This record gives sequence, structure tokens and C-alpha cells, in this order.
Amino acid sequence: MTVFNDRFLKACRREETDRPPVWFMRQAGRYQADYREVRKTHTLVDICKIPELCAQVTLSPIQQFGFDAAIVFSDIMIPLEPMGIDFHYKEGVGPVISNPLTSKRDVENLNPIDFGKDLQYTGASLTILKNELNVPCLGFVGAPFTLASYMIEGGPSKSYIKLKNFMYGQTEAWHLLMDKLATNMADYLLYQVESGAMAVQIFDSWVGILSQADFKEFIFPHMQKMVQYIKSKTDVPVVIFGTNSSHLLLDMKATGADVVGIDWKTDVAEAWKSMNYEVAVQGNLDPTLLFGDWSLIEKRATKLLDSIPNKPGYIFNLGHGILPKTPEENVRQLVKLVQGP
Ligand code: 1CP
Repeated sequence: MTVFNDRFLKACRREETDRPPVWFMRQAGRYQADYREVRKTHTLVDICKIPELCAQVTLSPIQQFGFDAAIVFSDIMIPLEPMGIDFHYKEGVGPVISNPLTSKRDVENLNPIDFGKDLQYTGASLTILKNELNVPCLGFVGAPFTLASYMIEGGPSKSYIKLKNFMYGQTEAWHLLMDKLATNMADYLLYQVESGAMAVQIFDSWVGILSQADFKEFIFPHMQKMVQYIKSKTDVPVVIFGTNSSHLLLDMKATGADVVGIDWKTDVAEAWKSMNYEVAVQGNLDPTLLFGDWSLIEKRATKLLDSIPNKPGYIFNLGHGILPKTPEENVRQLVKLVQGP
């Protein structure tokens, strides 16, 4: 019986560790030959809904690279289906929604989720993983803003015009939507914790498109309420992450999260200092750097590690999700570099 590796949980709580824990956002995915093999016979949604398959795909990067944490294989869109959002994944694009939200009526009509029934498969996957893993498994959700961006835009967007029009023009409906999403996603995270998740991450991938003033007015109250609600029910660490979010870090910290993810454009050491070392931080090598020569990756990763002050609470990660086509060999070497001899 191998000893449970709790480095990641310790770092989340800002306790001393022998070295920084390392895991990568979206570490199970298309860059892995194993994942591409599974996808030849199963859809993305199949993998999310078949617990044995989900567990196998979640475990695969742990077995392959020795990461210090796992993240249950799913997608931020999955819990929107029982809420009444009809979507499919378009190859090379991402989620596409056939019934985007346009009115307050649409928001009122969203169903509440019955977790043990509608999303029972995620719970079952986490229970299998708890028994099979030697490292903690994170549960996750999309943050209300990032989910709303897909629900209103109807898919990935560059300009977010529809989203901003909705937010500025239908403010009451906007806050109702944020409230419904915050409540349902907080309960979904708690369901994941009950089922075996030992930490949770809230992906607010696109929130960085907002100004600080908009974030404070339209998002922050809901994020704070969501994090505080989770923390009132469980003591597992809460991680929040957004890209292009350097102007929002202090507000993200003010939600009460235990760990703030730092995107790849932001200097981790400076960001951590600006937050007074009062939260743990996670990040932030540029995911596209992993397409480069090993000598460059090694140089940048070493520079990043050397820049981190000798304080507890640092988690090595990429500054956004790992990309399809990333060479597996570079991942292997990078994890080894962080973990040391
Ligand atoms: O290791 C893992 O657990 C990966 C599981 C995972 C995660 C954490 C998937 C599977 N999706 C996500 C989160 C997710 N999904 C986010 C937040 C993280 C981030 O910013 O990277 C977002 C924004 C999505 C939405 C989404 N789903 C996109 C992005 C579209 C856009 O707007 O640019 C895409 C391409 C998907 C499909 C998807 N989800 C997951 C995978 C592996 C894929 C690729 C398609 C496939 O394999 O079929």
C-alpha cells in the first residue's frame, strides 16, 4: 500500500511541503495518445457519463506522468444539460448551444438540478477514483460568468457583445442567472466533495474580458456568495482561476478562495506579493511554450521556480489548460523537472 500523497492539499492550505506539487489544468485530453484512442470509440459525453471510463481517463495522466493531483474528467457544460440547455460539441470549436438565453423568461425557465439523479455519474466516477488514486482528486465547475458566456453567446465568442448587452441591458435577468448558476454550481461542487473530491476548482476562464468595475458590480457578489457557501459546508480547499485576470486578482482573493490561479501572462511572484501571501497560488507556464524545444521549456520552468519566494502555498501548473498536440515527452520532462531527483 503506497502512502497517500497530500502535497497538493498541503500547498492549498499553505502548509510546508518538500517541493511544489504539480498538476496541469485539462491534463486528461487530446495531447495524450491514450485519450485519442478512447475517443475513437466514445464521445466526450460518453466519457463523462460512464463512470468506469471516466475514472480510467482521469487516472491515465497520473499513471503516465505522476502528477500530484487528479481532476475528474468532465466538462463545464455537462451540468447545464439538466438545467435545460441543449448543446453539442463541434469538432475544433467547442460547445455549441441550440437554445441560447435571450430573456428573463428563459432564465426563469432554467431547471434546478437534482444532483443524485441528474449528475449521478460524476458522483459515481469520483467514488471509484477515491478508491483507486494515491493523490487527491479535484472536482470542478465553470464559474457563473463563464457558463453564462456560453449560454448567452451560444458558443465560444471573441467579442462577447451579446453577453455584455444582456448584462448591461437586462440587469435583473442577469443577476437572476448569476444567482441560479452560483447556487446550482456550489451544490454541484458539494455533491462532488460528498462523492470523493478532496479539493474543488471554479474555472472562470473568460471573466478577464470584464473591467474591474464590471466585475465588482455584476460578478463579485455572486462569486463571494458561492465561495462562502461552499466554505460554510466543507473544509476542502477552493481554487479559483481565470485568464487575463491580473486586474481581478485581489477581488478573486476577496471571495474567500484558498487558492488563486494565475494566468500565463502574469508574474506569479509579483501577483502573490500583491495578495500579501494570504492565499495559495497556482500557475503559470504558458501552455504554448510546451511546443518549444526542451532547452527553452527547461529555462523558463527553472526561472519560474526560482522566482517563487520560499513560502508555503505554491502549486506548479500551466497558466491555462494544456493544448491538444502538446508533445507528451515535454510533459513528462517538465513534471520530472518540478519533482526533482
Ligand atoms: O483533465 C481534465 O480533466 C480535462 C477535463 C476538462 C476540463 C477541466 C474538459 C474536457 N473540459 C474542461 C473545462 C472546460 N471546458 C473549460 C474551463 C477550462 C479552460 O478554460 O480550459 C472550458 C472553457 C470548457 C469549454 C470547452 N469544452 C471548450 C473550450 C471552447 C472555447 O470557448 O474556446 C472545448 C474545446 C470543450 C470540449 C472539451 N472538453 C474537454 C475536452 C477534452 C474537450 C475537447 C474535445 C474532445 O476531446 O472531444
